[in-house]
Amino acid sequence: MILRDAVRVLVNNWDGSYTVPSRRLYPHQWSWDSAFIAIGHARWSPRRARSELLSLFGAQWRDGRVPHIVFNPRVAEGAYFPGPEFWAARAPSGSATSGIVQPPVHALAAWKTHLVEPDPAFLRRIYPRLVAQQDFLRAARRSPEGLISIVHPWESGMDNSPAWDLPLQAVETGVAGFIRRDLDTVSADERPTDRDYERYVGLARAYRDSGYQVPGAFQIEDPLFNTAYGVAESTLAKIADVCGLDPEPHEREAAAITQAMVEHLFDGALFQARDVRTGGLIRSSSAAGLTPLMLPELPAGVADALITTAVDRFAVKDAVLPSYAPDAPEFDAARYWRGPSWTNLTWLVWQGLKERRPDLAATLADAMIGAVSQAGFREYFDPFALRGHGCRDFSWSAALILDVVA
Ligand code: 9WN
Repeated sequence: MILRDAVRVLVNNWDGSYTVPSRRLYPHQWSWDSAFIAIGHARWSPRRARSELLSLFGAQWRDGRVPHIVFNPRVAEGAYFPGPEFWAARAPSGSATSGIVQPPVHALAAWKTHLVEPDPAFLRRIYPRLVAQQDFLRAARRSPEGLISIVHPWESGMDNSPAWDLPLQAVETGVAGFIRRDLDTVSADERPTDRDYERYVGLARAYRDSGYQVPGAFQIEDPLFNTAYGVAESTLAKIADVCGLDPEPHEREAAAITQAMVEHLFDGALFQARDVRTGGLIRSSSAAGLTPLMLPELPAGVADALITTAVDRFAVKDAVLPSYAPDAPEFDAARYWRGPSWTNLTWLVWQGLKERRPDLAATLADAMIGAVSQAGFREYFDPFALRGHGCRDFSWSAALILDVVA
């Protein structure tokens, strides 16, 4: 039943070559959504999984960046804010896009698709594009510490995480002249605030006006983004191997980023974000700090400390994973990335636990299935009451359930 319903969500959200995250709230193609969605498609239609990824990379920029939104020209300008007129950017393919990026989880999605239905020709086609995506991050976003930065909260994928409260204080508010469309669909107390949006818009405008070259007042090394980058390198090593290419440079890069993360972002219990402008760690209780469990070469002692934190502070043994530790004062069970459980974040931590702690991974899988069985394929969930929040029929909630039960 749950599997049939999950496929129904994906079929209804399919737009011919890719899947919208949600018909009303997000009516275009989103970058990291497409990766998670491909992982789900692979379980019932690997052809759609390949199409999902190839259509996204069809809008890759000449510098290698994969934009976080590829706009559907048939959808009205006002349907989503900020739309194509705001971003004023075009890929070489002619598609209108945004100019920022999201965590690079796409190599992992391509590999998982290949594992379900081996297709070396697909891997050969997508490999150079995945490499270019990583090249962009190295060229444009690497700090002297060897870590990759994001320049907008939207790039983290966890837009209003409390981890961004402090760095966002340095960003001007008072930006006016825009109309939010998200509040047409979702109640205001489940979304970022207007003050958050003023800053998001101001930061995006400044980056746009520099030709998407010069970072503004927000420059952060995020543990989830760097984990995705590192996992991409170790996955590219496997893909290179299948393509008859040298995996070694990727293995070296994966080891280097893991080491830099442990050295600069680990606080002894959790990975933290670091503010590149001040050089200081941003101490928060975000579940993004657990995702380095996915890094294959994470030292065992560090992994053990993360697992202790997951159990003690994120209730991984008895609840679905919250996006923010419930014992922290900023925790809010209903507001977007400030506490609710998200299927993709849970899935990432589940991946990281599968080999290290199969017992805890199984508990998380059951919790993910329990949440959607009770509330449907909602965008996010109250981690304790399992009440659904945000939009309905959300694509990655459906897609990742298909992967978890496979
Ligand atoms: C801005 C599409 C995206 C996800 C993000 C999530 C949300 C957009 C928004 O929706 O962000 O990119 O309009 O709020 O935070 O992770 O990719 O599902």
